[in-house]
Amino acid sequence: MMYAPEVAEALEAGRPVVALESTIITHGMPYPQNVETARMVEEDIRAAGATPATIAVLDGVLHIGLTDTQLTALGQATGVMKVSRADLPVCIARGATGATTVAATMIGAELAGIKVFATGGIGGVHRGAEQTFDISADLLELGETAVTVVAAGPKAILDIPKTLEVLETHGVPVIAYGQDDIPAFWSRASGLQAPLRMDSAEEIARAMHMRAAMGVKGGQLIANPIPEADEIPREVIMPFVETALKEAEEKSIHAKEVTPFLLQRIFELTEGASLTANIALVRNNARLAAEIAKALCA
Ligand code: PSU
Repeated sequence: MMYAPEVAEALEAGRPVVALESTIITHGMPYPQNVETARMVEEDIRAAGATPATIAVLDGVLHIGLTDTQLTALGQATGVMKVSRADLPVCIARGATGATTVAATMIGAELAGIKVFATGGIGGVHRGAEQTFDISADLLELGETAVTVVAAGPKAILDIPKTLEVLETHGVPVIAYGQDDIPAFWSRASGLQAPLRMDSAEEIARAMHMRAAMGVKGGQLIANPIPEADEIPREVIMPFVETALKEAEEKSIHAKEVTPFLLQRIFELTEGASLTANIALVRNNARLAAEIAKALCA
């Protein structure tokens, strides 16, 4: 494991640190917006008074925090592995380069002693999972690993009710931030009530402390709605989602390729609007994660 100097210093001093994933860079956004976004998100976290730690595997080494050169190289690299829980040890053992998903980033964060992690949207139960059994490892990781993940809800490409059911089964608190509805990534509302709601970073930090004090394993999912000015309402985005889902089925896109394929197609179908919203929501999540990390340290 290798720490970026600013991350090592912050952890040593007990200052707030926010973990960031790298699959969003390699498989979630096109170049150059992926690298620009990764940089902006890191800056947002610093501006809020915390230290960002982007996690990735570079040539078999698990990095906790990347230099700008490493980040830029990763954002342009081809053939990077998409690394979830199952792949992380394999990727490291092979000396390969891999971008960590929510699940693998949670593992890296916990190993490094980082308790808060910001991303765009978590993986979840895919539509048609009753046939395909396609359920993201992100959900099970949230039940295992003590990291609070700030996301804009499950991606709207997923089956949201089933995703909530699996999270409940695994004992994961799903906490909508500042509203009753569970947000749906590009849209603020999903039409479904979230199981829990909280309105401040302090309250979220207290719940984390309590979970740890009681020895209840697993993390928390904070579902933070995209800012109003940046959202794509559900009735606007969903027809594009349906088109992309149909194409994925026709092309027999499977397993790890499903999410990157859908995000790329929705980007094309919305003429870039989905990416603009995605960037805004990640930055919004990073700012909230920084507040939670600060409240945890206070
Ligand atoms: N958030 C985004 N874009 C992404 C992801 C999150 O805004 O691409 C990534 C995360 O790494 C998450 C993954 O773990 O999508 C989900 O992939 P899958 O559905 O294959 O589990």
